[in-house]
Amino acid sequence: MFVVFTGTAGSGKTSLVKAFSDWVKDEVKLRIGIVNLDPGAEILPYKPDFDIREYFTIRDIMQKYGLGPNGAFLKAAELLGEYEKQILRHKVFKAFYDYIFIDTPGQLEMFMFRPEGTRLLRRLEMLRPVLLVYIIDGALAKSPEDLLTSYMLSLILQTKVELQVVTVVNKVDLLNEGEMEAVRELIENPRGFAEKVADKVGGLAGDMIMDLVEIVEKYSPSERAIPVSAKTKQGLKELYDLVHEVYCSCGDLT
Ligand SMILES: Nc1nc2c(ncn2[C@@H]2O[C@H](COP(=O)(O)OP(=O)(O)OP(=O)(O)O)[C@@H](O)[C@H]2O)c(=O)[nH]1
Ligand SMILES: [Mg+2]
Repeated sequence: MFVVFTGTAGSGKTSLVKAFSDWVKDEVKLRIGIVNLDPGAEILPYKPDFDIREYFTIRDIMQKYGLGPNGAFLKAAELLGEYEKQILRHKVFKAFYDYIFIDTPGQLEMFMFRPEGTRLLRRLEMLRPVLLVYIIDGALAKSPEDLLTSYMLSLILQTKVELQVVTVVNKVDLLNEGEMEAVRELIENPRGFAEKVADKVGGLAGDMIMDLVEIVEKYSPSERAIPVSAKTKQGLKELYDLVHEVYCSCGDLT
C-alpha cells in the first residue's frame, strides 16, 4: 500500500516519514520503501529509495526560470506531470515492499491542489491502494481557530482526492495540558469543538463556522484523529494499527 504523508508546511511530514518508517521496520519487521516527492527538500533525515530531486529541485527551477519559491513550486507541479511516466517506471513503485511511504511538499499547491498531483495519485492507485495521512501541526493547539481550520482542510482534501484519509495531530510533545485538552476535544467531539470556536469568533465568521460544522458532522471520518509525536514516537503504534486496518480492508496482500 502507498501511504502518502501530507499536511501544511512544517507540520512534520518528513520527520514522521522518518520516525514512522523506522518504527514499523523495528517493531513490526516490515519492508518499507520511501519516496521523496518534495523538490524543495534540502536535507532529508531518511534515505529515499526514489527522490524527485533526481529530476528537478526548487533551487534549480528558481535559477533556470528566474522564479521565486512559490512560482517555482507551480513550475514543479508542471514538471511532475511531464516526468510522471519516468517517475512511475522507477523500481520502488513495483518492488516488493509491504508499504511505500511518500513524503510530499508542504506547499499543498504543488501536489494536493494541482491536477498533476491528483493525477499521480490516480496512477498510484492503479498499482496499489493509496492511503493519505493528513498531518495537523499540533503547535496550532495554542489557537483553536487555526486547529479547526487545519482539521477542515483534511476534510476538504478528502472530498477532493476521494481517498481514505487518516488524520494525525503531530508534535503533541510540545503541548501543555490545556493545549492537549483542546486536541482531545477536537478529536473526540469535532462538532462541540467547532461550536465553541464559532461562539468565540462571533459575527459573520462565527455563522460561517456554524455552517461548516454541519459539513464537519456529516463528513467527519469515522476514525478519530490520532495524537502523535515524530520526536518522541508517541502514538506511532496507534497510527500503525489504523494504517494496518485500512491495509487489510483494502485486501492489499502484495
Ligand atoms: N517537537 C517536535 N517537533 C517536531 C515534530 N515533528 C517535526 N518537528 C519539527 O518541526 C519542524 C518541521 O518538521 P519537518 O519534518 O521538516 O516538517 P515538514 O512537514 O516535512 O516540512 P515541509 O516539508 O517544509 O513542509 C522541524 O524543526 C522538526 O524538527 C514533533 O513531533 N515534535
Ligand atoms: Mg518535508
